[in-house]
Amino acid sequence: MIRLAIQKSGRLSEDSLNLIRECGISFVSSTYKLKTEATNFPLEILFLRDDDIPGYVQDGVADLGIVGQNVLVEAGFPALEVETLGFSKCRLSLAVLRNETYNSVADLQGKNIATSYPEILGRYLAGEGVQAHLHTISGSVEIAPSIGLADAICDIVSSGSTLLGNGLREVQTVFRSEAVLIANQQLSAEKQELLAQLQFRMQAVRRARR
Ligand code: PRT
Ligand code: ZN
Repeated sequence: MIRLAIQKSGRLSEDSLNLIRECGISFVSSTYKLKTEATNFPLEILFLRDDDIPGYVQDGVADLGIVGQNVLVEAGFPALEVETLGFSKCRLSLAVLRNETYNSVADLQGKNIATSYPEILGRYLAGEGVQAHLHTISGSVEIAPSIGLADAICDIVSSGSTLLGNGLREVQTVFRSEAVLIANQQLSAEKQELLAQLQFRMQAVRRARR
């Protein structure tokens, strides 16, 4: 039996469940249950907060997980990635107030930046030789500039309408992300074989969708 952790409820949930079903794996899921067993494949599914998934897979509490690369890399475990899945595509971008002048990332030198991604942003700014004050907040990051909490933000963007709605302008992409399958690095031979079977089916699903 192999154990897969997916997001309980959020932007990854439906596509994760659909992918498993399209792999020909049947299971019963209910809103109240935090785990379920497949009926025709030796798979147990755990439903968790996405932020907890990389750590659980790193520690072997779960063997496999489906999570966004943004969360995976921020958690510090990029090496767990085994397969890109092609959904939940988004980008982590810097944004400033609409009327703020911005020519390059150097303009952020010494500025206050609000983000939920201090690791990824910190590494990006260091690579650009820019020193800024990072303020880590866990949600509603887009409101920070308009209430004077920060000069800029770095947050996940997909359509861009949330930035627009908060009077912000996207100025720089820092990181591109999509959902990925991750795996513990010390799987038993038996679990490695199950992972290989799952990857084979996932690749077939992606080819069929194109
Ligand atoms: O409860 P839990 O912790 O599990 O979920 P969560 O609230 O942390 O995550 P969730 O469900 O919002 O997102 C899960 C993953 O989906 C993220 O980690 C990304 O990998 C991916 N993803 C794809 C997104 C978006 N698109 C996205 N648009 N995550 C967040 N957003 C936010 C964005 O920050 C903005 O505030 O959605 C808002 C709308 O975006 P726009 O640009 O379309 O307006
Ligand atoms: Zn989360």
